[in-house]
Amino acid sequence: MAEKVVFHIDFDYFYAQCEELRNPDLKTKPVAVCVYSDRGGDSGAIATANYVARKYGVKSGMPIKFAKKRLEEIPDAVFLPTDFDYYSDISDKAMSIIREYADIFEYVGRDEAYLDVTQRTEGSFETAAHLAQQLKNVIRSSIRLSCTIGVSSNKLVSKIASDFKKPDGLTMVEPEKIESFLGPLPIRAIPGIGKKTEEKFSEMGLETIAQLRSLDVFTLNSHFGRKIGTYIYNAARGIDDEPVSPRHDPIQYSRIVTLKQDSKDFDFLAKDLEKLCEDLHDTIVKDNLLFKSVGIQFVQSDLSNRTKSKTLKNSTSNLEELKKTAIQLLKESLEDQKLPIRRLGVKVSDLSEVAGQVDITRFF
Ligand code: DGT
Ligand code: CA
Ligand code: CA
Repeated sequence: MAEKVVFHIDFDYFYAQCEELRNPDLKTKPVAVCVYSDRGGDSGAIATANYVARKYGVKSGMPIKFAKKRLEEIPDAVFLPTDFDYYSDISDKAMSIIREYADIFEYVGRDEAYLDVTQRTEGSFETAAHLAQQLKNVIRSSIRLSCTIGVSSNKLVSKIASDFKKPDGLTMVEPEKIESFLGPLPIRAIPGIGKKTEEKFSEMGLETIAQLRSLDVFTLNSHFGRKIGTYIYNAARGIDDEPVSPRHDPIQYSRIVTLKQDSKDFDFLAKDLEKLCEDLHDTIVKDNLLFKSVGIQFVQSDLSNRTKSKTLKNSTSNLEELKKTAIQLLKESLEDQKLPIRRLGVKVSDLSEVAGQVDITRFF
């Protein structure tokens, strides 16, 4: 069987890089993005930090207080709260570009995706290297975002490769180089192996993936159970046959905007809602989809959410039907709407593909 060609793409220091995008002055300063807990003050954790802050030892998951201590002497260090809506907007834009580069696109999260590019590269790793570089360039020039790509013949090795050289990296591991690439890496480089498992191996005198290969599958199974034991055994050898499976960002099939002013005026809202429907409809048509449910969403002035949806008689891709249903939902919702609305959204669900009978609701 011919080798597959798989990319794993991961955006660099994602939340912090998004903050730099809208405020380029931050680029030279240590930046930490914080998830403040509701206990107030500096309680909470660091979501991520830019590479300047990482030089001072600031990292994801660390208590905000610790990070502040590390950056105590640095007067221009910046601590920012998270703004997930904004990060999602940037992610959506980047992902919609990335999808165009894949035969099969698998969305993993806001800053991560797998691409099967076997067909379009005709299985050539040389072509794949060019394609990966081109993809990096396009994301850089159109969104100004830097990312790292790992290229290999399977998801596991590509994921490890994308973690190998960061930020702004591109690491390609050809099939014949998999064993030598993985060998010197710490066991921790295997996805899913955390601190605890690493310590367990360390106690057995095993630090690198090459050393890990000295354990046979039976020994691993007896320590970790059959499923995880077999996974570790195969991972140490770069073996993984999980296919890249089509998965879209569910957010692709919704649109939301922040209104110019908070409002509960039907005419004002209806205008924006129609525009959202048109924009969403473009994506639906492009992806060859039919929808059977339509929903609208309000983020109210106190930031609470309100949603209302309706299931149609038949699946459709008709723009007028989408608009008509959304407008009707808007009308009904406004009848008892108390708070002004700050953000307005529309989404479609119960999706199916136009051509085949394939039901893709399983992606959600
Ligand atoms: P890197 O290493 O350049 O890929 O840096 P990031 O920040 O992109 O790290 P990654 O890919 O592991 O995570 C993507 C985003 O997920 C990150 O920007 C913030 C969030 N995140 C990661 N780890 C944590 C954590 O421990 N706590 C919280 N709250 N968020 C996290
Ligand atoms: Ca990342
Ligand atoms: Ca990631």
